[in-house]
Amino acid sequence: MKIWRRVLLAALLTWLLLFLSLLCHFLDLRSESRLTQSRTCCVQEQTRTHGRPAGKDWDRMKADYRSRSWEYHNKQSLEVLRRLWTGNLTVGMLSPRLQKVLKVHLSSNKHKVVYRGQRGAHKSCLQLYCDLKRRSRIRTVDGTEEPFSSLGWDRLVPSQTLQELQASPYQTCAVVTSAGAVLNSSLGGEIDSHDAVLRFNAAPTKGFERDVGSKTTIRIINSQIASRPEHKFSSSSLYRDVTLLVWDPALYSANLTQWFLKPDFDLFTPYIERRRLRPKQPFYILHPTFIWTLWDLIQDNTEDQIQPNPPSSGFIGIVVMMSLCRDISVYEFLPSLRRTDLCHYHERYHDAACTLGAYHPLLYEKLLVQRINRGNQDQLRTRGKVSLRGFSAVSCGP
Ligand code: NCC
Repeated sequence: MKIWRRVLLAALLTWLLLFLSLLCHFLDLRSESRLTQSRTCCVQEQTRTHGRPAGKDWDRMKADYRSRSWEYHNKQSLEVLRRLWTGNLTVGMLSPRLQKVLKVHLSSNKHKVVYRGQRGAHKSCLQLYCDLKRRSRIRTVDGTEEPFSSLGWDRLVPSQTLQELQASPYQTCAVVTSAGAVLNSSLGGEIDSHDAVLRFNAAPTKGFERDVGSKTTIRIINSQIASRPEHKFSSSSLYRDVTLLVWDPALYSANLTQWFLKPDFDLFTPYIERRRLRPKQPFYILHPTFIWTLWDLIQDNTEDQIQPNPPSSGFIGIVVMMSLCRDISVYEFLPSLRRTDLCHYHERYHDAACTLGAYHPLLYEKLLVQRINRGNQDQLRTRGKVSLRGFSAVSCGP
């Protein structure tokens, strides 16, 4: 071969190698950016809700996200489901990724939880109901404590308490979680037949009426909804003509002044604004003590150490409705056979953590709710429906 041909071949090969390495680099960048955009898993749960874990933990979780196997989850998912329905699901059954995320949360203890109770009490179903009834009275910010009393919040908050809004408890209530599994359920009619319907955050009804119904009586939102511009809290119709409850995680032992000065997301400014613009709308801030009491209740009744982070809006909502209603149907909190990794019925991103927990102690919330479920297995399997008694219908003695 002539020299010039060899040179040409070498140049071509060099170009090819250069092109291939550039291509690899480009693809890698794309997968990295998908990682941060895809609203998925632990990464998403952590960043969106309450900031991300520090340095090394974050890198480890990112790496783990990239190497995790969906197949593992899929193969196990029916068994996971069966165990959840029967209350036999343990953390060891979850994917290695979810197990790791739990450990990361335990070690980072972002909310500085100092648990002083006794873990894992073995209570009967009735004892659990009575424990909940005794300890989880709804508490909202009422303007009587500092710093709110000095700021005149007694005149800002609604004059009636949440419980005073209706003369007697609702007879029947539906709690509709935002889980993707509610899609294709045709449960809309059944949900709307309840006297009151509770929904969460930005979960819409428009366009999903057949599966989720169209009635909304109460909406529970986390502080991100009130403070992040993309949720259009002040203008969106989602938050109008309903009773609104907002919550934000204070540090476990913080007093209200510390919380007011440093909330996780600023819920106070939009609260003040909305109360002034819509004084007739019942709008309440859940008291951090109420939120952490619920967390204590879950930990008290669980042998494992649970994530030291507040319960999910779903669990908070279930307990709120147990105070306001006689009978409660909860949809797709314990997943039905329609189980899916689709996080929300109204958004296209997939992540098993939305159902089984990463930041929130969701798995343990669900195991607790399973223990007080009065409905049967068939309702769980086909409708993802849990039936609960309201506190007014439970007698616990003096
Ligand atoms: O996802 P989210 O909750 O809005 O869902 C409401 C409640 O439904 C139950 N749920 C949801 C999805 C699913 N697959 N299974 C379920 O059981 C849960 O009980 C859940 O609480 C929240 O609790 O406030 C949460 O909010 C989102 C997010 O902030 C809002 O949707 C607004 O975008 C949180 N996600 C992130 O911040 C990333 C989520 O962790 C909890």
